[in-house]
Amino acid sequence: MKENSFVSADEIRSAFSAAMSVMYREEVPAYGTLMKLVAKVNTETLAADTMLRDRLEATDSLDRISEERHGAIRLGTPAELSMMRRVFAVMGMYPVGYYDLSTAGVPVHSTAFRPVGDAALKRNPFRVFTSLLRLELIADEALRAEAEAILRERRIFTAGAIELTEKAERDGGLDKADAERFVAEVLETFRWHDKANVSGDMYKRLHDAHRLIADVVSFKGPHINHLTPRTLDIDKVQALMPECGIAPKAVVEGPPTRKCAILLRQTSFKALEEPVSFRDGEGAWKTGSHTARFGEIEQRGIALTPKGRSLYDRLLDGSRKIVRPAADGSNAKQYEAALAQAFGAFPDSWAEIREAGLGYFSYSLTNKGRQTKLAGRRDIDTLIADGLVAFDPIVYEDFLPVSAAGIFQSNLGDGAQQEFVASPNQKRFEADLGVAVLNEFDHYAGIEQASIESCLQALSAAMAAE
Ligand code: OOG
Ligand code: NI
Repeated sequence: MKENSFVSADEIRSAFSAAMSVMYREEVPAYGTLMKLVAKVNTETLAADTMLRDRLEATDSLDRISEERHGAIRLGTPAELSMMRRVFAVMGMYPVGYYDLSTAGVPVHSTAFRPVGDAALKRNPFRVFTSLLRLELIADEALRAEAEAILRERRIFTAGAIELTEKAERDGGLDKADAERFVAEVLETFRWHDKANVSGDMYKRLHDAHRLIADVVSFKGPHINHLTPRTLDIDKVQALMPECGIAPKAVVEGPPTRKCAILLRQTSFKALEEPVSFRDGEGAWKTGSHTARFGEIEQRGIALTPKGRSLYDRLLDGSRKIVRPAADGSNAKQYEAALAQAFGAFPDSWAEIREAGLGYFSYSLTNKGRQTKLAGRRDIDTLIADGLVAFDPIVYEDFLPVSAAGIFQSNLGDGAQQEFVASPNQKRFEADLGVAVLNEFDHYAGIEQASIESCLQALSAAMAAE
């Protein structure tokens, strides 16, 4: 049967993530250096923390970590965004969440394309933070119209990528040969082009309006602007980066260092200044430079419930009222101290986090649980108290708007701060995307609930089998 010869979406996504990593290592050598450093720190962390290692192994999450990464792109038009959604769907990646970056002075709004569901995430959790430029936030109407005209002309997908996406949609999948071709064709969209689409003058006008506009409009495609490996100890990597010749941004974004990692902590190194050529009349080129691509690392902790998330937001906000991290790093120490103090109010043991309903957990049977048979259903708290069920944090798979703003800003340069009126427009984003974004909380709750059900079922199945 035809369907039997289809390659799974998970497999295509893994192949794509691997191909992207190879391409980016060639394009940005510092990314390769960072990958090596992260691998070393992860190995050391696992060797020193056998408990962490055991739990990752028990929850079938150890293998994914060394292969884990996210990337980011910035698109120019609604048509590009909706086609990108169809391309990612072939790889089992769906838009989760809505992020408004206008509050941070960046004229984009975004979503994260990522796998959903426990099995797909365990196979390969590759995600792409995908932003859409909002030219309507730019005051200069003439420039806006010119930028729109330039974007309208460009084609960011190869004919092969479009054809294979349509084929996958029509047939319900791709066979091995098509899947390989699909990965190669789609990779082209993310490639760096050192020949700009515009003249030096146009680039300068776009750049003067906002650096990000120049980055999106001036080039043939949405070059991948960073690829981020996951580390198990971000403080250690941050401290070791200078030794490897990489200068990290001043502060780590997100929550402070804790025993129980929550949500997401991220740090990046500054964008590289790269030589590019601008159009200079018929067939002629003029050299210049552009800064776009950078490196980033992240440490992922537990996914928080709406209650946990609002506590997180409140504490982060509170600490920023005391000290706001300066772009030049001059108050990094004070900021870290204020952050650590504010987060004293967030419980720091898995049991307390669970009892307070602040985080999502995955439940599984203990050895004792596997040998136990029960008549009737018990609630999960009783099963835990009786030592039959264990709980592990569910990893946060998404992003954080304040952190994303910090990452964007550290790469836009200190002089690029610009104020926009906060103008989230999720409806417009979803209309451009072609579907509604998925709600991250529903997905974590679903994974948690499924793990509870499978424990309860196994305990009663054990009884039935007797
Ligand atoms: C995306 C910045 C946000 C993250 O990890 O929060 C981001 C961009 O610069 O395009 O990647
Ligand atoms: Ni990122």
